[in-house]
Order: sequence, then structure tokens, then C-alpha cells
Amino acid sequence: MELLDLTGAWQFAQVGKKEWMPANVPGGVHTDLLALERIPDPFVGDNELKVAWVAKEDWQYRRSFDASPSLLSRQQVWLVADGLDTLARVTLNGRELGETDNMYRQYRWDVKKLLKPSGNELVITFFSTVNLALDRQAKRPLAGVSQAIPGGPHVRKAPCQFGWDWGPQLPPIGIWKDIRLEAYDHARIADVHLRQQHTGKSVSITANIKLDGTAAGLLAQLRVTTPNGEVFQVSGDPTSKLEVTILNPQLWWPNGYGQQPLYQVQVLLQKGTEVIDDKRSRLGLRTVELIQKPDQWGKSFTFAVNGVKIWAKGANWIPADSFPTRNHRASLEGLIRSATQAHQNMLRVWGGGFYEDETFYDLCDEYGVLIWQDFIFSCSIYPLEDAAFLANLEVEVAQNVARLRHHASLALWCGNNEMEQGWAEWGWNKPELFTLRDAYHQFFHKILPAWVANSDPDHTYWPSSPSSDIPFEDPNGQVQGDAHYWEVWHRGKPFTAYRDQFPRFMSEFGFQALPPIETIATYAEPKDWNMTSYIMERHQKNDHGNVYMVSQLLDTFQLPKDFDSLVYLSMVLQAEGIRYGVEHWRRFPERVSGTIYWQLNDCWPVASWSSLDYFGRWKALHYAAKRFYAPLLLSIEDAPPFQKVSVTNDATSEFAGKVEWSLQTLAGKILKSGNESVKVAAQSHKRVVELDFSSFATQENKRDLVFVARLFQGSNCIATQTAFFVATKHIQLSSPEIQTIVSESKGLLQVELKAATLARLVECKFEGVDAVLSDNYFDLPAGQIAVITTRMPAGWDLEKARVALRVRSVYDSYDH
Ligand code: BMA
Repeated sequence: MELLDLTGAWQFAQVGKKEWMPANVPGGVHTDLLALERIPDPFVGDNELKVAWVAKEDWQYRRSFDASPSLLSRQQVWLVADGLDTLARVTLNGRELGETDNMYRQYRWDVKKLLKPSGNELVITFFSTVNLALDRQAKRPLAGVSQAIPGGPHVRKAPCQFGWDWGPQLPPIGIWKDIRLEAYDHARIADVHLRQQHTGKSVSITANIKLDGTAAGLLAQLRVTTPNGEVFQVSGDPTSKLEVTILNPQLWWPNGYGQQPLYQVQVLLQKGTEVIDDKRSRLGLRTVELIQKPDQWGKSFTFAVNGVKIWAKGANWIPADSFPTRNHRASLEGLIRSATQAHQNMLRVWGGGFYEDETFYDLCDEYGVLIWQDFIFSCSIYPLEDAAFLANLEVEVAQNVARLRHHASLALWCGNNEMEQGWAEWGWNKPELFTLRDAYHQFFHKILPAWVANSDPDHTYWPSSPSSDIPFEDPNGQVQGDAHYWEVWHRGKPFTAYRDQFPRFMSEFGFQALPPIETIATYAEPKDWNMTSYIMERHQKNDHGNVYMVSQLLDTFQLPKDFDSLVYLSMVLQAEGIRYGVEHWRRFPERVSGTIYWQLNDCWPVASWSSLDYFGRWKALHYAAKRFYAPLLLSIEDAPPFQKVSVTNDATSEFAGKVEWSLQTLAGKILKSGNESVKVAAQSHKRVVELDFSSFATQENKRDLVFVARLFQGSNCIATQTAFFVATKHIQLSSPEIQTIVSESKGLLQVELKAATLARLVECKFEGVDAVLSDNYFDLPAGQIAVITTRMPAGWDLEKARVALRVRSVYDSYDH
């Protein structure tokens, strides 16, 4: 195979204007205009509105290239575009090759007869998807989300790019993936289907190869290199199934359950000794299944890897940038690494974004992150009875399933996001929509599962999230299937409401926070630093979101003294809320098999449900996740005056340790204490002690009390938890006088903190640097020492760190 890479420098122009400007491919109109300073940064202030015109125009990209004699001499020469966004007409040397209407598809055109040795001119014209969507929507209105430009469901383009309740209306346009010429003689490898069969102590890897061209006279070779460098190989007819057997395989495990060894797989196509094409991939050897077994509550919804049950701990993934061509390995890796640092083992690639790039799944393979992959349909009615729409989907599904099915990280294919629920509960179910409801039923319960089974029989298909797996029947119930619980955020229920929920698998629930002040500073000037200012509300896409945040905030905390304190409180409020839910669900590991909170990341700087902001900064929730997703979880079920202490053990071996507890005044006077040795069986939960403090928590005293529990493994304290007897706003906090000792050892910066009286939700940061600390936003009981570390920032020394250290707690958030 001979390739001619056509990425890199192109030119672009607005259709109707004759000015050609430099462009970069892969890329898009917005990022190209931004590089030329022709538009203001859409992520700043209300520039989103100022650049809205871009997506309503048509644009052209062009480049010229030469074709070498060798390339021209090949029997087959094809132009291959891995992704065009979205409505494109492609011409080469003045001849139209075709049109595209699906950003998730790869397109290939035979260009053999059109090429010349030099001065080939490739032109791609992009027509406005916004105009098409609006036009189709006017003719045939389909329900969608209120924050989006209407009509998105008519076009196969990432739904959230039209706007979402956390995303701006900035639909990108352009060549968003690689583009190249592929030239070959005889045949090329069109597809390789790798499968693995586990039997006792061996795994057989098979490759089914599909060729474009003729197999006559060709030979295929399957070569597997183990993580230790040992090579297994077999050759055969390219149309036969090739198989190698790996004895004593090194199994792949999700994060927290073991290592992630990866086997290099190469499929070579040969003519004699000449290799004419090859395909490389990496395999993690593992089995993955979804166990749905009848039990006392209904039916389980438990993932198992290599036969071991996995308690799924994770978050929902959305596109990491409104302009996805800005995502590179480093930015994706930063997010995925942060997820695993917080002990996450599963991400749900949510159906309102797109099928992610290979790099994303490669990283998930490397970091041990299971992927729940939605097909790209979300919260809307789609024209699924339209034959042309279906034909387009069939290619999209076949291509993307084939592209991703070999990844060790892939755990589940899911039909869509919240559409079955839409039909069952959102008022779509009207007589005039019955045809579309039938089409939904046909597609997600018959057609799509059949396509998936055909291309990838090794992964489970799940019809929708949430779903009970019985079409339209209680899709968001708690008896079987997965559930989304939004009563706390969207309906204002208190965090304690999470404790009434016993989903079999919680695939969405969330609570918003503002991003850190450094992130706000990138889009709002200090004069706009007010929760309900125009700019702050331009960066809040959920109607009334800022009001919801403040309202819940005042149930827990006092009115903050300034904006910076409000930002801090909004973050710790979110952390406390999600912690409350997850700790509860982890106390029922047999009944609830996992929690995937909404949402891991952001696509621009915004107030949202994310735990990592657009720049990858850790919000307080992400630090809380590191604690509440720890394999050994100490938790307190607080129902004042009762405090119940529990340990949840996710590990596959028994835990033996000790819990120490005490009831203290805020100043640290111990009123009552005890300790209990504790054994918790593998993958289970144990209530350690249930205490009644009614004689201490009197009307006069309860505002001055804290209940502290600590979990010990040997002599190591591995977790501290606190619980109170009144809402935080009513705790009688006094100035905690936190003392810090900053030191350095082996490139690690260390901060030792000690408070004179209880410090609630202590935040540490080093001004001027984005440092991820080993822990943050934690309670510090009087007299107890907390030690946190971080890598010494490049170019810093101890003195600089001491000066830059800022510490605060809830006490500092209001006036005294
Ligand atoms: C869920 C998601 C998203 C949305 C989020 C917050 O329904 O599936 O559609 O962004 O809630 O409202």
C-alpha cells in the first residue's frame, strides 16, 4: 500500500468571497479563522453569539498536490477521507467525486482516472448544516433539546455541537479527520475482525480478513507479539480464518483489578515475500460480560471481566472540546489519567457526542478504563422510518463497530441516550407520532441489535440508557436495567434523596458547580464576577442553573461573602452531594452494581456537572471522587443523632483492619470514643457500628459537635470521615487557625496541615500553578494532622511554594 498524506497546509474561503486563506487539516473553519484572528475566541465572554454567523455560511477547502509515477502506476488509487464534517461536496481536478452527509463515516472514492502527475486540485465544499437542519426542522419538526439549534436530529452530526445544557452552539465545519490517497495493486485489507476465545489456560486469537480486490496468489499472516516480546505467527489463505493460541495469557484488567498487558497484533498481506498491506492493533486479553441474573430485587446489572464482578466506578464522557480537532493525545490522556487517579474504571461515551478517535480507546486500553459506548443518538426523535436515513446509519454503524470492537476497554454497546425514556415519559407518545415510535422500536430493538450482533457478536447490546430492557416499560426503574436520577438537580430535592434510590446501575446523576476561578477568569472579566451577571449566565447553559446552584448552596452553607467564596462553595457543595449518593450506593454492592456520575469533563469553560473542567483542572468533586471511589471506602450514614459507620471493600480479597471513632467538640474535646476491629469479605460491605448520640446532641450542643471515624490498615490511617448533627451553615465554626509546614523531599512538595478547631472542607492551592494535590477539600478535625503532596512545579523552589500556598475552609467563606 502506498499512501499520500493530504493533511497539513490547505487553503479555505467563504463561499461567495474570493479570498483564500491558509488552513490546517485536520481542522475546521472556526479554528482556522481563530488562528488568523478573523474571529474572536468563541469561548470568551459572549463571543459564542458573535461567531454564530460562521456556521450559517458555506465554506470551501482546497489544496493541490503532485502524484508520483509510482503512485500513478498502481492499479487502484483511492481518495480516503476518515471524517468530513458534515455536508460536503468533493471534487478532484474539477470532477465531482461525491457528496457526504455523515461526520462519523469514512468515505472512499476511486480517483485513478482523474489523477495527473502534478497540480492535482482537491476542493471540498462544506454546506451549512445549521441551514439544512433548520430547513428540515421547519418542514418536519422533531423533538430535541431546548438549548440546541433546532433540527440537529435530521443530520448525522454530533448532537451537542448544536448546543446542549452545558455546551455552546458552535457546530464545527471542516475536514475533521485524516485524508489521504491510498494506492495499491491486487488487493488491500479492507477489514480485520479479531476475536478472542478463552479456554482454561489459553486464549486463541482469530483474525477474519476482508479484502478489497482479489485474494488469488496472496498470502495472509497473523502475527501476535506478547507484552514480553515473544512472537506467535501463522500464515494462510487470506479468505481463511487465521488463528494463534496463546498459552498462559497475561490477562487485561480494569483499573484497580490488575494490570493492562497489551498484545501487538499485526495482519500482513503478502504477495510472495513482498508485504502489500498490513493492519496493526493491540489486544487486551479478557472476557467481558454483563450479568443480568434474577435476584431478590429483580435482575442484576453487573459487569464482569475475566469472570470477576466489577463494581463500576466512573463518569460520563462528553466531547473534550467543542472543536474536536484540538484534542490530541496529551489532552485526552490528561483527562483519562485523572479519571483513573480517582479510581475510575468505567467511562460512558455518551450518545450526544461522537464515536471518539482511536487514540481515546487506545488510552482507555492502556489505563484500564472500561467503555460503555452509546451509539450517537440523544434526547430527541430521529427520522428512523426514512429509508435513506437508515441506509446512512447502516454504514455508520458497520464502520464504527468494526473500528472499535477489538478494544479491550470496550464493554457495552448502547443504543442511545434517554430516548426510550422520552417515549415513555416525556410526552412524545401522541397518536401523530406513533409511526416514529414504531420506527424507534424497530430500530433500537431489532435493526440495530442485529447489525451489532453481525459485526460484533462479542459485546452486549443494550437498547437505551436508561432502559429496563423491556421496550418502553419502566425504562428508568430500579428493578432491572440502568437508571438516571435527576430529581436532585433538576427538581431541587435534597442530597438525602439519593438515599431513597436503589438503582441496579446508576448511569447518570449529577450536580453542577462553577469551574475554578482561574477558569472563570478565561471567559469573564472581574467586573462580571457575579453569579447572575450576563456573562456568567452565557456560560451556564442549563436554564436557571445558577439559581439552582445558589438555592441548594444556601441549604448547606451561609451566604458567601464574595464571588471567590461562592466559587469555592459551589465546588464543595457539588462534591458533598455526589459523595452522598455514591457512598450510599456503595453500601449496597449486591444490589447496585456501579455509579457513573454526570459528567467527567467539559467541552468549553462553563458552569456544569463536570468534575474536571475544560482545562482539566480538578474541581472539588474530582478530589472527592478519589476518596469515594477508593477500593476501601469508609462511610458514615448520618441520621443525627444516629451515626452508622460502614466499610465497603471492592477488592477481591478480604480486608482486615480497625475503625476508630470519636464524638468531639469542634475544639477537639473527646466526649465519647471507641474502636472496632473489622473484617470485610471481598467485594462486600459491612456495617461496623451504629451509634446513638441523642444524649450528647442536645439543642444546646449539637452545633458544636463532630463525629470522626478513621479507618486503619495495620497502623496506617487510610481514610478519615466526619459527620455532623446540623447543616454546615449552622455548625458553630470558629477560626480554625490552620498551621502549615511546607517541605520538600525527592521532588515532592509536601504540606502538613493542622487546625486548632475543626476546619471544614479545607482547600489548598498554590497560586500561579495548576497543581494536582494528593488530596484536597477535606475536613480537618482539631489537632489531627493531614499531609498532602504534589510534584514540585517546574522552576519552583521551596520558598516560592511557601509564598504561593493558599489555604482556606468554609469558615473563610462568610463574614464574621
Ligand atoms: C442527562 C444527559 C444530558 C444532559 C444531562 C444534564 O440527561 O443525558 O443530556 O446534559 O442530563 O441535564
